[in-house]
Amino acid sequence: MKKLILMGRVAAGKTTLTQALKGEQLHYCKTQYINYTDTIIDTPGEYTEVNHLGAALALYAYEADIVGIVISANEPFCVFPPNCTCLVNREVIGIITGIDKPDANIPLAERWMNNCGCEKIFYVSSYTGEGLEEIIDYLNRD
Ligand SMILES: Nc1nc2c(ncn2[C@@H]2O[C@H](COP(=O)(O)OP(=O)(O)OP(=O)(O)O)[C@@H](O)[C@H]2O)c(=O)[nH]1
Ligand SMILES: [Mg+2]
Repeated sequence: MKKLILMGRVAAGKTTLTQALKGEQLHYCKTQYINYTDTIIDTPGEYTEVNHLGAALALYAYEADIVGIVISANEPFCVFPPNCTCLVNREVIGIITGIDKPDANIPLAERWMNNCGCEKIFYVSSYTGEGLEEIIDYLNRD
């Protein structure tokens, strides 16, 4: 299985997605530091939001096969700059989380992903399990 690093703002749903992909029971746990496991590297949202912490993301991206940009379907703004995918020397995928949320605006999140430069986008709900299989299949591909 390829190793995926998750990046995205605070409460984007990275840790919940990590738990769902691993088949664990979902429970809220604020990410305080980089959580490095065998297949997923989960990062604190502050590393994406705070400029001087972003260097840690660049370093840990080298440890991964795929970089996952995580945007929740109800986020009111995007923290990723346009065309940021070209700064990464790894494959980059977009993951729109929380598609089950009542205030989800999937077309808007999709536009932000396109603006980032993500060509492959996954649509998931860690709560209902929708879209998880597609990510797992993708990570298992050669
Ligand atoms: N409805 C719904 N809520 C979700 C989903 N994924 C996450 N949440 C909720 O969103 C909140 C934040 O989720 P986290 O997974 O902790 O977010 P995070 O990106 O890891 O946040 P940081 O660790 O602060 O960077 C929690 O209350 C989750 O229960 C989802 O797919 N659907
Ligand atoms: Mg987290």
